[in-house]
Amino acid sequence: MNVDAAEAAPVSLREAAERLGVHYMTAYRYVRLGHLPAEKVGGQWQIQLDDLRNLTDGPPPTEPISLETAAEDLHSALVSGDEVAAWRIVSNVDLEPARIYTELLAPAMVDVGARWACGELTIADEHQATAVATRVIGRLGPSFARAGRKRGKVIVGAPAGDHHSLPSTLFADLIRSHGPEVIDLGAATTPEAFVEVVRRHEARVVVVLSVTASDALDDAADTAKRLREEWPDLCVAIGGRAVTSAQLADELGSSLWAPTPDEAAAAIAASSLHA
Ligand code: B12
Repeated sequence: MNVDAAEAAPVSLREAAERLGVHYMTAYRYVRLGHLPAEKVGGQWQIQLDDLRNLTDGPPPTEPISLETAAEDLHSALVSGDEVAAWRIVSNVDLEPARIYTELLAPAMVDVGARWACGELTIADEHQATAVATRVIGRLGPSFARAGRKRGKVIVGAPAGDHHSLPSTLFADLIRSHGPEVIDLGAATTPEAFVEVVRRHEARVVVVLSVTASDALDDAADTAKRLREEWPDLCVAIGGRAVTSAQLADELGSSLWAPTPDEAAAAIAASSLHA
């Protein structure tokens, strides 16, 4: 490690990583966990050399764990209801929060669903896993918020017949990371509730309907229709695991479609600027 006491200007995260002799993502993990204070200036992390020095002088932060090990361990932690272990895994993997959602947490929950569907896990296991995942998301959530003035507003929720809230919560955070203010209404939201919240914001919003259960696709279409009766030009994005193609999204009345959650979140954030 080479931290020169004579220098005063802050350094970038990449340079901090080089000086610490660790991978860029490891340095980012130190920032995420608060081991290394950093400030975002013009979209770039800046680190004061004093803070770098304090990190190198203190006890070494824990070693990162690989994505493969993290995925296996997280699955066990979720199913056994071990929140402490789940948080330790999420904290020690070198991934940005968005990647933790899309490459670790969502696949672990999908696996829980697949193992429930084939009888390997019970409904009780699924509930336990959901509760732990919810608490992990609650702790990671604030790291998605962008500092500064919020640009655009997005209302997210699952339609009336859909009792899945985790997908909409994860997706809400992905959108949040692109800058807009996001209002998450969660699972089983009635068309009337969507209408009320859109009205509260004088329709200057984009509405996102997150559909996980295919039984709820009609409810999503009905909600979009109900909203457009009141606001014909409202941007309503309909997506999620149950919306399996661009054609289906279009048939349901979605204003937009993108092949991945990341691309969809970026497109929704961009649309919210013109709402
Ligand atoms: C946890 C869970 C539950 C929990 C939900 C708890 C909660 N608070 O969310 C409970 C126990 C309540 C539940 C209930 C049911 N469930 Co359930 N559940 C699951 C499970 C295991 C995980 C869901 C999850 O969190 N997935 C992880 C998320 C994060 O995944 P994701 O979809 O990849 O999310 C991303 C994208 O969808 C995207 N996204 C989200 N919203 C939007 C919106 C837009 C516009 C866009 C572009 C993108 C986007 O961004 C997300 C982040 O990357 C899934 C398994 C699975 N494959 O998902 C089954 C699953 C969804 N459930 C299923 C079923 C059948 C049910 C029940 C009917 C079971 C029953 N018989 O009672 C009920 C009721 C369903 C209903 N009508 O709502 C089936 C659905 C099958 C189908 N085709 O409809 C699944 C797939 C299980 C299975 N393998 O069969 N479930």
